[in-house]
Amino acid sequence: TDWEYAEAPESTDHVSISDKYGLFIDGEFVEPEKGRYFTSVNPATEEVLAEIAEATQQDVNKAVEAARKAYEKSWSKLEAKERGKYIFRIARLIQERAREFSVIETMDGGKPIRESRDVDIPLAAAHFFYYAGWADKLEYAFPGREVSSLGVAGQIIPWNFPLLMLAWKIAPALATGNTVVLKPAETTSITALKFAELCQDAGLPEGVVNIVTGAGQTGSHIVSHEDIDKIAFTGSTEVGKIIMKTLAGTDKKYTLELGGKGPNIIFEDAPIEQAVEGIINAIFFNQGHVCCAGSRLLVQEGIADEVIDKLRDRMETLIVADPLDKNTDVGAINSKQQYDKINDYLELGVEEGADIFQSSSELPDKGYFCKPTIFTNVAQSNRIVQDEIFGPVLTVQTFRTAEEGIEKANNTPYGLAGGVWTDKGSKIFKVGQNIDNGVVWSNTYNQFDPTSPFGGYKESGVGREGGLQGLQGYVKLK
Ligand code: TXE
Repeated sequence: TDWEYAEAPESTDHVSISDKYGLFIDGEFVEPEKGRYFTSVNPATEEVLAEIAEATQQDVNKAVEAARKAYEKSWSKLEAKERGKYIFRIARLIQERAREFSVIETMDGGKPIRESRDVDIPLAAAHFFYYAGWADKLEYAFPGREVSSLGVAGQIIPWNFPLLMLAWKIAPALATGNTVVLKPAETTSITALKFAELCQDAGLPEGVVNIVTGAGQTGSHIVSHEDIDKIAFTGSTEVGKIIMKTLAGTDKKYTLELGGKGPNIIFEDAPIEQAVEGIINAIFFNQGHVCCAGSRLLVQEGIADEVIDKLRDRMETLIVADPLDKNTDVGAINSKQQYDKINDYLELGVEEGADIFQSSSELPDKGYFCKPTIFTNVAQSNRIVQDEIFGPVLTVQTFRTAEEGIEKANNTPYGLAGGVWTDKGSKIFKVGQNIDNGVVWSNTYNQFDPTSPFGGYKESGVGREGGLQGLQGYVKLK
């Protein structure tokens, strides 16, 4: 990363989390209509962090009304250059509060502080900077076309990169002149609510950003709302399909970022040590709660034993511990529900006949922690190979020829991201072009940048976010 950040904090003294959060509608925090709240829990300690409002249909209606009013009265009327200045100010404020955002992200979501400090928060700021720059240059993004905004965007995000997913959604929407109603995931709402405070501090006109909290039911109220022009969703393929069905009878636009089962393909001529680090990063970054995770290792037969041995040795050095500790490599699983899901898959893998290896790391007494795990001796049809587990669990398969590697890589319903490791540039292009994924990394993994569009083929989604293409989901072109 290019950004400079303070040392990772070990104390949480400078962090302020309210006991209770209302909904952020029309520029202020309000009580939910029915007065219902749920709790947000620190998955590393199982302690309650805050009470979060549950938005009903009526609350969503209010938020959409506020967004519509703001769209018509202020935001769409503002000069593009002025909109850009607000977005720029938001980016600066995220940078200024990076330390607090990092700690809260780690407490609420379980990810290692090193990752929230070095990846999530700086990238969130970078997204706002990047799209701030586009606000007054849309005619260059779409030369020769008349560009207009859509209106109100309904945005639903997951729990794996809470503030970063918010940035991916809100930054391009605001830059193109839309207003938003955003729902964070129920287990990780706090940084979105802190972001609402930041919008107040940035002087953003009321109603331009509205944050409604709640579970899937609240999300479905957003999806089916008649006065919303566009739905942007990141989450499971299962819910993505429900959303597509709901939207089929409407004229709403939509973009969907869904699940993945990323192939990470290692050829015999790859730099082995570097590839092993890449494999570790691809699957254990953020506990494997990553839609583009390299969760399927495909290794060429001649080096398979060596790679697996090295991988096991490296897994033994991973520290699974308190996410607030700077030395931690693998933090807590985001929720009890996800923890149970991962453990069910571990049992299923053994039942399916695979060989399991787990690092011998001691796990903390409290909280939801999982040992880094690999399954060898798996078959392509096994569910552990086909399904997105979304945890620190890797399957290992071998291949002989590039064709066989490509065939295996493409043999799942997903097509989000993957990696190719080889010393030969020509092989990178040949294999990369034949993998049915929206993103292919070569000799690296999990590299993100606001300038690069991100999105999937097949059941991994519809549309692209990030980069120039990310603007497309929020504009009408004539
Ligand atoms: O996802 P959901 P969950 C995958 C991953 C994970 C599994 C389940 O495999 O194990 O999904 O996670 C909102 N209408 N991914 O259950 O339910 C929900 O409140 C509208 C991969 O948490 O898809 C949350 O805000 N919205 C993924 C968001 O959708 C609904 C990231 C995502 O939650 C809704 C997350 C409905 N009917 C999970 N139901 C990725 N690709 O990054 C739920 N929501």
